[in-house]
Amino acid sequence: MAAGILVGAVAAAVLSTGGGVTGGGVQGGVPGDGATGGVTTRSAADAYWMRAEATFAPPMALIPSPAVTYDMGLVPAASWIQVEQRSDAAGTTVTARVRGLRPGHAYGVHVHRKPCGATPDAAGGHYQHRVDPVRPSKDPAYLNSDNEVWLDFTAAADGSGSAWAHHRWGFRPGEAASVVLHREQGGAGDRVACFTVPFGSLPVA
Ligand SMILES: [Cu+2]
Repeated sequence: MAAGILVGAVAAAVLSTGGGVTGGGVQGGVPGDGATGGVTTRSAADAYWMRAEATFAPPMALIPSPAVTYDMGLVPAASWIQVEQRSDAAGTTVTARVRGLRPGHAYGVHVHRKPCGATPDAAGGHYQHRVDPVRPSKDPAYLNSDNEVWLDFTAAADGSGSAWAHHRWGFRPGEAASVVLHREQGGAGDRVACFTVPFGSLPVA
């Protein structure tokens, strides 16, 4: 089973005091038996929390997944990814966890600006806090892990891996939409997989 999409609000304001909880309802498919995918978000006046997970599938899979693999050698079908975001006044922490990848391989991973698509370039460039006026961005003054969200990791012997990054800034609304896995670390290189993720922003006061 690929991914069902479940967007739900938690009844109580978990993340903050005095904040209203927004959102809610079920969108898209209902999680099926044994489904491993899904999205949960919680937002309040001063915080946003999101967790999304899915199993990877090829772009043209019969059961489409928000997690797409373009290289079955490095990101096999049915391998798994989970991405979590927590944003509040202190900044934004993004965490990625994977299972089923190639043991020992060093993956480069970043937050990208657009959703995944049938081709690897669909996800657009990296999300940048200070936006490089030149695209594609190659200037190390902009292309770095302080100005972008990098989640590079090396898969362990069992194929699992994880990484997290914290920044003292948050995403601009609608400008962060996916996590892309690259063949190499260091900020560039072939894109081997992509996961469309509902990154969120803090409400504008
Ligand atoms: Cu990237």
